Formats: sequence, C-alpha cells, structure tokens
Amino acid sequence: MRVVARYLGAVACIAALGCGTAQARDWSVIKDSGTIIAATEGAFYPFNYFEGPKLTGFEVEVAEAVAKKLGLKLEWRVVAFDAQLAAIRQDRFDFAIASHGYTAERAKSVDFANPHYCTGGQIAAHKDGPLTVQALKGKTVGVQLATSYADNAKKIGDIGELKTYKADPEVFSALKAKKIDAWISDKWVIKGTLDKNPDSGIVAGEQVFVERVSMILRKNNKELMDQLNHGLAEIMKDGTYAALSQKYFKTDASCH
Ligand code: LYS
Repeated sequence: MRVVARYLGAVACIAALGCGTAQARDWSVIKDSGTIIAATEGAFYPFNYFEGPKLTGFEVEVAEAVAKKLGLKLEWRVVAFDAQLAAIRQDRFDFAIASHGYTAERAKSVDFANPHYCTGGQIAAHKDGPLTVQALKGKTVGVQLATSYADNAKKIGDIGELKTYKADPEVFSALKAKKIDAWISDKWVIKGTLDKNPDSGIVAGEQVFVERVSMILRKNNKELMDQLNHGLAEIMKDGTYAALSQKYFKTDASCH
C-alpha cells in the first residue's frame, strides 16, 4: 500500500513538472542525506520570526536542537501558515513546526508529533475595548486565517464580524488602527507583541481556549514520527528544552 502510494506520488510529480523539490521523505532517505527539511511561517513572534535576515524563535531553536540530536543538519522552508497543510500533502518538506494546535479536522490530513508546548488563545484589545468573550458580542474581531483562533472565534457565535488576515502582525496593525475591536491569538504572541509595543494602549484580556501544539508531518510516516518524538524527548531530558523555554517565556511552556 505504501509502495503504491509513493509510486502514485512520483507519477503525480512528473505530471505536475517542477516538482523535483518533493521532500517529505522516509526516515532512511533523510538519514542518508544528512539533512532534514522543515517548514515554518516566520511571522509568529516569539515562536518563529525573522531578526533581520535570520529566521529564529522558540520553535526554530527547538527544531534545530531536535535535528542535532538526530545527527542531522536542518534546512528551512518559509511557507505561509494557511498553505502549510496542503504543502505537506504535496511533499514539499519533511515536517512543519509552525505552532499547529491539535484539531481533529487537521488530523484527517496530517499527523501530529508529541506536543512541544501547551498554550491558549487569548483576546487582546484597547484598554477600553472588549476584553472578555462576553464583551465581544456585536464587535469586530480579527484573527489569522486558517487558525484555531478563527475556529474558536466562529464558535463564540454572536460576535459582530470576523475579519481574517494573512498573519498576526497584520491583525495587530488593524487593531492599533482601530479597524477591528479585538484580536484573538496565542497568549505568548500577544504578550511578546505587547512587550515590544509598550505604548500601543492595547492590553491582553480573557483566555478563550487551550491547545496542544505539535510538529506536523505527512500521514503514516511512522519512522520519521518516531525519530522526531525521540529527538524531542531527548532535548526535554537533557535540559535544552527547559533552557529555550526560559529564554523565550521565562517559564516552562511544556505540556507537563
Ligand atoms: N496555534 C494556532 C493554530 O493552531 C496558530 C498557529 C500559528 C499561526 N501563525 O491554528
């Protein structure tokens, strides 16, 4: 079955042309090549972002530490968040580490590794704005497209309007410009953004939901899944994870 699926994948690739970049490889191929290919978004501070030309952040450093444990070099691909699930199915990289919270819907098309952090979706608004779920009634809420924030905002039901943006920095700009009344995003992203913008007049409000965040990979790539989970367990054991968590969050972000 697996062989057939891979054969069909190869045929689809030839037909599509230019797909010599197909990369979601089996573990043995990755190991022999010495390099693993990971995707992230690069616009989700402090998890994955650019410092000048340099891609960095908690998840970038976690992935680099995991790759090191596995004896591999890591090569990055920067892919828009809303394109990542489809890109995994098109085999454009080996795995993605881009703050995907587990959802049953996503699990239909990709597999989730063990979580590398636990977190929550939270509301942010101007000081006098809607800072609780109840206060969002009739208000305009901004979220990043294709996220658990969008899903959960829809569940709130009686909000006035839901506006979607390509990435969180755009939602924050819209909130600053008062084009929206509230922003729902990750609690650490909100904290990081507000810390960097102390004069924005925006504050964090109520937490809306909790989620477990994992690397995602092509379905049924069992050996690669085992290796990534093993690498993650190793950096949790030797203190690397704890040091990174302290560096970025000043607390333990693991799902303990
Ligand atoms: N944790 C959210 C989700 O699972 C957001 C992911 C990253 C967005 N830049 O949808």
